[in-house]
Amino acid sequence: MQSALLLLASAGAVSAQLATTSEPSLSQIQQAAATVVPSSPTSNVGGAVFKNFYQVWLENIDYDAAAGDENQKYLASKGITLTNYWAVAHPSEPNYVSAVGGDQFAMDNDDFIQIPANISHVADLLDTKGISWGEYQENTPYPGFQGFNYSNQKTYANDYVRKHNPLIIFDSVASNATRSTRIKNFTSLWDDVANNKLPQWAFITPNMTNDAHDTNITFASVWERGFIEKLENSTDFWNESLILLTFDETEHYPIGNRIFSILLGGAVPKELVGTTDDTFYTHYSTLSTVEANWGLPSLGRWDCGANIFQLVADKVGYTNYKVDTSNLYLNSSFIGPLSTNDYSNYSSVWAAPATGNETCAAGHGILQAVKDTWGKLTPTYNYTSPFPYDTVSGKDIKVSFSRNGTTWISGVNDTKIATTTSGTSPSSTSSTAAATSSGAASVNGVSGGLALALSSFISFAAIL
Ligand SMILES: *[C@@H]1O[C@H](CO)[C@@H](O)[C@H](O)[C@H]1NC(C)=O
Ligand SMILES: *[C@@H]1O[C@H](CO)[C@@H](O)[C@H](O)[C@H]1NC(C)=O
Ligand SMILES: *[C@@H]1O[C@H](CO)[C@@H](O)[C@H](O)[C@H]1NC(C)=O
Ligand SMILES: *[C@@H]1O[C@H](CO)[C@@H](O)[C@H](O)[C@H]1NC(C)=O
Ligand SMILES: *[C@@H]1O[C@H](CO)[C@@H](O)[C@H](O)[C@H]1NC(C)=O
Ligand SMILES: *[C@@H]1O[C@H](CO)[C@@H](O)[C@H](O)[C@H]1NC(C)=O
Ligand SMILES: *[C@@H]1O[C@H](CO)[C@@H](O)[C@H](O)[C@H]1NC(C)=O
Ligand SMILES: *[C@@H]1O[C@H](CO)[C@@H](O)[C@H](O)[C@H]1NC(C)=O
Ligand SMILES: *[C@@H]1O[C@H](CO)[C@@H](O)[C@H](O)[C@H]1NC(C)=O
Ligand SMILES: *[C@@H]1O[C@H](CO)[C@@H](O)[C@H](O)[C@H]1NC(C)=O
Ligand SMILES: *[C@@H]1O[C@H](CO)[C@@H](O)[C@H](O)[C@H]1NC(C)=O
Ligand SMILES: CC(=O)N[C@H]1CO[C@H](CO)[C@@H](O)[C@@H]1O
Repeated sequence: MQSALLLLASAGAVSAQLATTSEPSLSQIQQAAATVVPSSPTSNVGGAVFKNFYQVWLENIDYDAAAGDENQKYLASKGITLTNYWAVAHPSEPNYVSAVGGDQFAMDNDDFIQIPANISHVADLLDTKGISWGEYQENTPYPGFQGFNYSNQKTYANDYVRKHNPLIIFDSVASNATRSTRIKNFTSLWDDVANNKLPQWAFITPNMTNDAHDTNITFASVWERGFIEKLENSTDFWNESLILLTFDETEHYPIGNRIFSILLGGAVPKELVGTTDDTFYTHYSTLSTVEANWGLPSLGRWDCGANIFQLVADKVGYTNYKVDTSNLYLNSSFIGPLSTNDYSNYSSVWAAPATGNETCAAGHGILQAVKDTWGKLTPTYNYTSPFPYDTVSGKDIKVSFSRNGTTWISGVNDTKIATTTSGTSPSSTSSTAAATSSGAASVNGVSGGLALALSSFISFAAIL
């Protein structure tokens, strides 16, 4: 581990032999923390609608539970409520990764994952125009920390977890100290605010207490409102920014994965404050929106066809898809190299992105590095669709797998999947999944009776 520590300590150094340990020792962490210097590059690149894009993610809350919280309502009153914004998978990690990588990469777990350097992500896109980027991960012990977690050292309560830190999961960030040292904790956030050193793009992850993971929507919303109110007076953070407040996924897995989301910040026009927007969005929309705003190319993955936040789409003249969300779940992953479930057709092959001159990124095409690396391969999926559709069947790309006796599904308008009830335990959950699917109830949230029936899921969902 010594070499890894030295490497992390010298900004700019690059090596393929970086620490891959999931649990560095406390003394290794302390050594690195004593030497690794945070980096805060800045830039000032104008965009169609906003100059900065910041997103704050909370954890594991169903749409209705968040929409009913008084502090969420307060925050919503200050901006635009996105009523049709969807997470893309379960559990946490594939959602975080999708928001920077444009794909879940078939991840169906929260494991210690390292995505190879030939897979591009949002930082590669931003770098094409020198747009500064970074992450603020509360309680990460030092910039670019790669361990699996860093807990409260007095109580050992969860604090920082790698699964909520999307860019560190990509080797081309983790193994490049110039990049990894932009992944900092909240101490650095307040320093950067005070010193006008905020990046133009930032992903913000509160600790496991503040983000509702180990607490609840009431606690997390009090925290979030306080956090936003502290930043509202920072011209740098607020005035020309689009700020997304969202959740990684719903708490309950068998229901549609729609999550309560809000757009705030000085980039929201006055006339839109207090309004709702029911355009269909997913975590991939955070990429397509950033691409359209700054005229960046696409990753050629699910960011390609993803709907663009309407206030940006209107400005750049892009027409969003209308998506029928009847029976939509988006509650499981695909099949591929990061799958750990017992798929009969497991594949270790990384999906090939689109590389042709497609309409991706509102017409800005595909990142050159993606074309160079993947251009000889046929795209694995039809990435120009607004969300996973199989080009052959015309249906959603779906998987069905069994875990703990429950069949997990991802489907839209697919009666075969909708009526799937296999598994033995817990039997109430699989029959509930089937019941949800038989109607078009998923967009409208969970009904009272269903919510009750689903409550047996809480403990299962909460571990993830
Ligand atoms: C934040 O990171 C800095 C190093 O940049 C470290 O000194 C500090 O202890 C960390 N703070 C917290 C609360 O984790
Ligand atoms: C990571 O989490 C484990 C399990 O809670 C804990 O024992 C360990 O101390 C944590 N590691 C660090 C560096 O905080
Ligand atoms: C989470 O962050 C808050 C500050 O935002 C801090 O007071 C708390 O100790 C952190 N960790 C835990 C486990 O609560
Ligand atoms: C490391 O990251 C910096 C900043 O993105 C980039 O300029 C440099 O080319 C990267 N180095 C390597 C070897 O990829
Ligand atoms: C929410 O979480 C906080 C912090 O853990 C706790 O004090 C409070 O009792 C919880 N509220 C509910 C309704 O569970
Ligand atoms: C922000 O500014 C408003 C108006 O000047 C003021 O009422 C509020 O207390 C300030 N908030 C913080 C956290 O400083
Ligand atoms: C930032 O916006 C606030 C109102 O939200 C305004 O009072 C302030 O003057 C603005 N700052 C700058 C530098 O424009
Ligand atoms: C995309 O279009 C450009 C300009 O017309 C062309 O040079 C390039 O070869 C095209 N790339 C692909 C992959 O079709
Ligand atoms: C990308 O990298 C992975 C891991 O090194 C490798 O297996 C794969 O063949 C590479 N794909 C391409 C298209 O270069
Ligand atoms: C790909 O998806 C788009 C949008 O849903 C659709 O218009 C197009 O026909 C699809 N292409 C194929 C080959 O299925
Ligand atoms: C879903 O079903 C509805 C009603 O049965 C139908 O109108 C719609 O075209 C279907 N959508 C898709 C994407 O198959
Ligand atoms: C009863 C049962 O099969 N429990 C399993 C549920 O899944 C977790 C995590 O995948 C396993 O650890 C349990 O053994």
